[in-house]
Amino acid sequence: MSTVIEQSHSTASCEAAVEAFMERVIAQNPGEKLFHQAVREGVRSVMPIVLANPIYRQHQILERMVVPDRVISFRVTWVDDRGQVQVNRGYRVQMNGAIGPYKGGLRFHPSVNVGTLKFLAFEQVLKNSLTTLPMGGAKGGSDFDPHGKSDGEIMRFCQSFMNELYQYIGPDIDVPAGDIGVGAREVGYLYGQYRKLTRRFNGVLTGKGINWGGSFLRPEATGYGAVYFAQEMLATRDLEIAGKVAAVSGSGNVAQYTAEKLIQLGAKVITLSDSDGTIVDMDGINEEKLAWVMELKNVRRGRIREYADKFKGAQFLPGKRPWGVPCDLAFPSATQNELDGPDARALVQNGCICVSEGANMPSTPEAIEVFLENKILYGPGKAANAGGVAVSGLEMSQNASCMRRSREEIDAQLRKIMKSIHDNCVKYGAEDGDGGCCKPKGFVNYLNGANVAGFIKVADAMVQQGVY
Ligand code: NDP
Ligand code: 2IT
Repeated sequence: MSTVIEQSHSTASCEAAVEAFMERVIAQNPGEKLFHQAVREGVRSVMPIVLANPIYRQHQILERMVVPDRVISFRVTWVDDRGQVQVNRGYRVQMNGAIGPYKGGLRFHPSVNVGTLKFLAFEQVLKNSLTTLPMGGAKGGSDFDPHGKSDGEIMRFCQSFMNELYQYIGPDIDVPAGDIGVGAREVGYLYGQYRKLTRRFNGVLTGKGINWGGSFLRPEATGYGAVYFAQEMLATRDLEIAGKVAAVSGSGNVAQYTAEKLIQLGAKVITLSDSDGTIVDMDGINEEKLAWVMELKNVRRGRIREYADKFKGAQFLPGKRPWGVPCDLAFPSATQNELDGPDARALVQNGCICVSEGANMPSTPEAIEVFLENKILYGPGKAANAGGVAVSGLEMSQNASCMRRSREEIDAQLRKIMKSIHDNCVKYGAEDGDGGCCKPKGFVNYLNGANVAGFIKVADAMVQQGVY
């Protein structure tokens, strides 16, 4: 009885501390709703640790972690194919460098603003800490919309973007990579301009081409990693991927390689999507159909609705997301807040047992509550999608040592890292307290586990490095 009272008292004081903390964060970062959402989610998990460890309070660790080390903001001017001058905003948010050089992707999407990038950079700090590799957290990008632009326009934009960014990055300073709207083509143009400006060939970007410093498996790493993470979660309940029906959202880099690995492991992938809607193929998207999607998306840069014209059994649901389609496994792999409370309830009611987030913060707070209440396997993005940045970290170390590992070696390392992230989430997120065991008896709150494990490493590094 007394334990229960003590616990509920401490839960209440934790909640009060979170609310007081969030009040300040909201006042200091007005209007940045995605940043507030990401911070609240992280702080709710770590507040018990902060309250129990005076050293973190004494060093104001949480207060420091929500203020970026620096935010760089600049104008990007370029000329479109009609000869008209265009102006965009460019940014780099260097959030926290306590455990390594700043690391994180660049996003080109019209919705990008400082608040979006602060949310992504905050997530990246905890995610990079989880990977076991020495990387700080950053994110950057622009409100530039690559949709419908010619290769020449993309190239001129990337060159102008790099004309500013190059001053702030370097292989031991800050190492950008891809994210939404930034893939192999954009990284190529960015790298070319960096070389032109600096006369240096080094590992300043990851996701580079395989013949000029790129790592095997970087394109595949986020999607493959999200599936490996799901495999680990399923194994705690003696379940496996083979024979399961999977819903995947998005049809970009992460979605494509999530689907590829799921197919290889014997799952039936029945959906893909983009911002226009969802395709449902109850026969399953097999390897040939996926190869067609990759050509459609990566070469012709078309829309996913064309899938339903090409493959007659398939249906296109305009304006819809995949979550109403019955499935065992869900892989949200498009964007933030793409899966809300009603979507989560539909998934659970239809028998979904596992959600592994390829995207960053794709589930709303209400959706997460539904997953946790129903005790399904829920792998938050900062754990489940960390395979991408982990292989970026391996690309950095290959560049630094002027060598290249084989595809098989990188795949083995990726699997090992995803298992270690999983086991760390279990260690800090197992609700029955049997932390340290990767096959827990009780429910694992992977969200708490990921936030706490990621936080402790960064917090301790900050304490050890003093008040800087
Ligand atoms: P891509 O640009 O390759 O693909 C993005 C996909 O998501 C497209 O299908 C796009 O459709 C869709 N999408 C984007 N915005 C929206 C929106 N507002 N509503 C609906 N659909 C949308 O990006 P990635 O695959 O690289 O990134 C997907 C997610 O994974 C992002 O959350 C990213 O932060 C995260 N991530 C990416 C990593 C990587 O290595 N690339 C690593 C870890 C996480 P449309 O063409 O219609 O815009
Ligand atoms: O969100 C992410 O982890 C990424 N976009 C990948 C970052 C990276 O540096 O590889």
